[in-house]
This record gives sequence, C-alpha cells and structure tokens, in this order.
Amino acid sequence: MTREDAATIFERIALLLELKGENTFKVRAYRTGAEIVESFSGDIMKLATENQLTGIKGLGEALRDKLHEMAATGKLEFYEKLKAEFPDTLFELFDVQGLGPKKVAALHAELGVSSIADLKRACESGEAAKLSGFGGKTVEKILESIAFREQHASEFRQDQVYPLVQQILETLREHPDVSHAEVCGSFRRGKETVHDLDFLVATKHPDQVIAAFVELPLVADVIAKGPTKASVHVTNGVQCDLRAVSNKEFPFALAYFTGSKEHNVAIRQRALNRGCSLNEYAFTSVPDHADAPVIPPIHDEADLYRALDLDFIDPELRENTGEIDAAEHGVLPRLIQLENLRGVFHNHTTASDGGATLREMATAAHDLGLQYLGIADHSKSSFQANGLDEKRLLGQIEDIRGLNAEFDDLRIFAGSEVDILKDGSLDFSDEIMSQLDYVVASVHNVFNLPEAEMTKRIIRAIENPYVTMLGHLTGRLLLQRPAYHVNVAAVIDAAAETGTIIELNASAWRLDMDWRWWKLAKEKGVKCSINPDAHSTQGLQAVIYGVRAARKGWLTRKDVINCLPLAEVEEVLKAKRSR
Ligand code: DGT
Ligand code: CA
Ligand code: CA
Ligand code: ZN
Repeated sequence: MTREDAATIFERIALLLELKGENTFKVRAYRTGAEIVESFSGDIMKLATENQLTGIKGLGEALRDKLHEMAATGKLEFYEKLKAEFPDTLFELFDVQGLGPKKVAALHAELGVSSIADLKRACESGEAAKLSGFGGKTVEKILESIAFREQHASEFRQDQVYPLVQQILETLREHPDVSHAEVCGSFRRGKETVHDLDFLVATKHPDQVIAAFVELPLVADVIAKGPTKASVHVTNGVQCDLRAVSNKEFPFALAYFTGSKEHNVAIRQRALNRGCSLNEYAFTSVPDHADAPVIPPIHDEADLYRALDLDFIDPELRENTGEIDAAEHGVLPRLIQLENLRGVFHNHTTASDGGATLREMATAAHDLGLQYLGIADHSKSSFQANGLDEKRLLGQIEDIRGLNAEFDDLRIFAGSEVDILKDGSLDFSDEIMSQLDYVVASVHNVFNLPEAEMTKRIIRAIENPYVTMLGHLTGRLLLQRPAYHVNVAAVIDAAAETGTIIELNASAWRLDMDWRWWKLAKEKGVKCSINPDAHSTQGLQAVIYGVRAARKGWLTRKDVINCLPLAEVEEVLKAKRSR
C-alpha cells in the first residue's frame, strides 16, 4: 500500500464519519491524518511497517495503529466495516462540483441519494431543490457538473495513468521474451488526458507475452485476447491495449500507434508522394512507381523520419500542426527536458492550504537539487484556503529571509498567490506586493462572468507592475470543471505588452495554460514558468506533467524562466517592476 492509498483511506473515513454525524474532532483527526501521511517528508510507510510512528505531530495513537495495520497487511478492518455500511457508488458524489460533505449528507439522509444516478434524478425531479442549502443555482450547477463528467466519462488525467504506465512498462521489459517495450498513443504524445493506453512490445514469442500480460495482478478484466494483441481493464478502470510485433516491425508499429492519426495520415501521404508505402508493419517502395527509391535499412523511428527527409519529430509534437514542415526545414525546437528545471515558483505551505511547513518544503526542494524555491501561499480573500492577511504575509517574508540564512545552496523567494478580485483589482496593495520577490495573480472565485468581463478583469490584474506572473489562466480542472470564459489570445497579447510571465500550472488537474496556446505565446515573446502549485513536498513532482505539457507546446529551455540559473532568474523577477 502506497502513502497515497493510505491517505485516501483516512480521507474517506473522515467523509463517512461525517455522514454518520460523528463528532467533528474525530472527523478532523482523520482529515489531518490524511494530510500528514501525504506530506510527511520521509518514508512514512516504512516507519509504519516497523511500528515506528510515535512522535509524529498530529498523528494520535488510534491513527498510528491504523496506519501500521495498513502498511503491514495492505488493508484496514475498521475502514472495510465502515464502508460496508454505505453503497460503493457514494464516493462518486464527492467528485461533483459544489457538493461538499454537508450537502452529500443531506441528500443521503433525506432523499436516500447514494450515487450520481440518484443525484441526477433528485435534481431533475425538483426534490433536491427543496432541501435547505440547495437554493438558487445550486441544482443547475450540479446538473451541469454531472453533464460535464458524463462527457468525459472515459478519460483519465496524467496522475491517474502516469505511475501505471511506468509500472506496466517495467513489468513488460522484465519479461525474458521482450526485447523492446514502449507506450504509444496519446500518452506518449503527452496529451493532458487519455482514453486508453496503448502498449507495444517486440518479441519472438507474442503468445507468451500476451498470456503474461493478461495475468498481471493489476488486471481487473480481459476485454479481448488474441495471438498478438490483448485489451484489458486494470483496477482503476483504465483500458490498456497491448500489441506484440517482431523486432523488424517495431519501429513502424511504434510510429503508427503513437499517432496522432492526423500526423500518420500526413506522413503516409509524404511516403506515397515519394513512391513508398508505409503502414504499421513496414516501409516499402511501391514496385511500379516511376521513381520508387531504394529504402535504407530502418532500425528506429529516427531512421524512418530520415528516410522521408525529415528530422526526428518528438512524439509530443505529432499532432499535424506544423511539425512536419518544421522537420523538413530543420527548424524543430529542441524541447525542454525535466533536467533543465533549476527551481520552481508557486508552492504552498501550511501557512495557507499546503500540507508541509515552509522548512519542509525548503528541505524537499533542496533534496531535489533545486537552486531556488518560490513560496506563494494564498492571499486573504481565499479564506477557504486559509489565505494570509497582510500581517501574516509580512511575518512569512521574515521567516523566509531567516530560513535563507540557513541554506547556502538553495534560495527561497518570498511570493504570494494573490487573488484577482472580481473587478480585476488585487487582494494586496502595491505597497505590500513591493516587499515580495514576486507575485502570482490568480482567479479563485466568481468564475461565471461573461467572456469580455473576465478578459478585462484578468488584463487589468496583469497590468499591475507587481504581478510577475499569471496563475492558471482558465481555472479549468481537467475532467471535472470546464475553463471559465476568457479570451486567451487577448490575455497573451496583454502579457506580452506588460512583460508578464504566464504560468504553466503543472498540476495534473490543471495543465493550464493549455499546450495549444504556447506556440502563439512564444511567438509573441511571452515567457513561461512551469509551476507545480505544490500543496505538499510530494506535490513538487508535478513538474513532470508540466514539462510534458510544455514540450507539447513546442517550448525549449529558453522559453521557460525556471530553467535559468539563480542570478539570471532574479533579474527576470525584477524586470517588470523596473520597466
Ligand atoms: P486516445 O483517444 O486518448 O486513446 O488517443 P490515441 O491517439 O491513443 O488513440 P487510439 O488509442 O485510438 O489509437 C492509438 C494510435 O493508433 C493513434 O494515435 C493513431 C493510430 N491509429 C488508430 N486508428 C487509426 C486510423 O484509423 N488511422 C491511422 N492512420 N492511425 C490510427
Ligand atoms: Ca490510446
Ligand atoms: Ca487504443
Ligand atoms: Zn491557485
């Protein structure tokens, strides 16, 4: 059992106890427990296995015992029993926008709502609207949220598939009959969400590899199984396809199943124009074609692109949006890599809604080998996230200056994620912001403005000289909440004009600003900051998703400010205010 699994179980216990009307102290103990497990800077599951949990602040005896039980046995009796009192589908309700535990409890107790299907019925029949707290637009919003979820029902975010892909690839590569294994499809192309995962192996014994694949412990059910391919669902519901080909076929199959379909069609046409035929198994010259060429030996994808007089095209770029032309002219960008990042901005601590203290965050950043860490806790208007008022912020700045003296190879920048208020003014005065090293400005409420008004609001905010960067431009939560209405192109123009950096929020839930806009932003001269928006030490890892999205947006290390060494990034942070 991973620490995430254990934290989820504590979180769910808290929810279920709340539904049962248990006292709030008990509920809060589990919720705090979940946060501690998630953000503990050390191997908490190892400590739990060895029963070495005493002395961890906020983790009482009852929770320590439960954590030990989970680590040692892989499950928790208390939770299994509690869960059995409720239907399985109940947990779906917690993912619906606008439905907190209180509303779920009311729906459950008064209308017997125990699933999204029940909820939809209760909303459509008018029953839900009669409950207290369900006035105004609540029901309408719930129905919209359900519709949005239905539309994206068979998609998964990066965080739901990334660890799975690593695990399956590792297992496939360990198989003695497998010479190459890769993941293809939308995952390899770095899409923000995927429908299914497409694995490919090269082997002389397809039957044996397929047989081993469908027997993997994480396989929940087998959808189809043939001599060279299989489709399964794994335990979290993701469909995984596996195809087995020969070593010789591997590069062609890899290119084909990586897609995109549009890229494939264009590449195949290019082959045809040169008297060649290309499919998922081979690249051959068309016999009766007037100037059919001699095909050079092809061992990998780079050889394949070379045979078509193209530079190698990174998988993230294969969307037929100009990459083939750029490859022909030798002007493809050298895409950013994870190793290029030297620091990260926009991170939260326990001062607002983060799970780790300032010191824990700094230690974690230091251990990751980063040169700088930007703190940006919420500002006072984000009271639901325990946003800091002026006094607490000034105190935090002092703490950061003090902590900086303790680290000689990590610089901590004092920042704030300042709310953009409804009219585009900011939650802190210029006088306060001028004392910070940088400011991330973000919209956290009043999402339902008309496009023109939202655009004006954001542009007004970034016109402020102290707003260093714009946070999560559209506010989308992938698969859960659509973007609010905003004219992204106009915001990009304003960012270019004012010298404001735009964030690529690296949280797998956001990946906002979307990759589709970065090519334009770059042309306009707007710089990117890949921001993990970490709410725990673990959360710093989100940069992995951010870098994938940045690559998909054609970005190089030169376009991303947190690839700069410390001395240069300091200048960049100061540039806008001294214009
Ligand atoms: P998704 O929807 O997130 O699974 O997206 P993909 O791109 O992974 O789509 P998928 O799994 O249906 O197919 C994997 C790749 O196989 C796709 O990117 C390109 C290739 N492919 C599938 N069907 C066709 C087709 O009809 N024509 C061509 N040219 N390529 C195809
Ligand atoms: Ca796929
Ligand atoms: Ca597929
Ligand atoms: Zn935010």
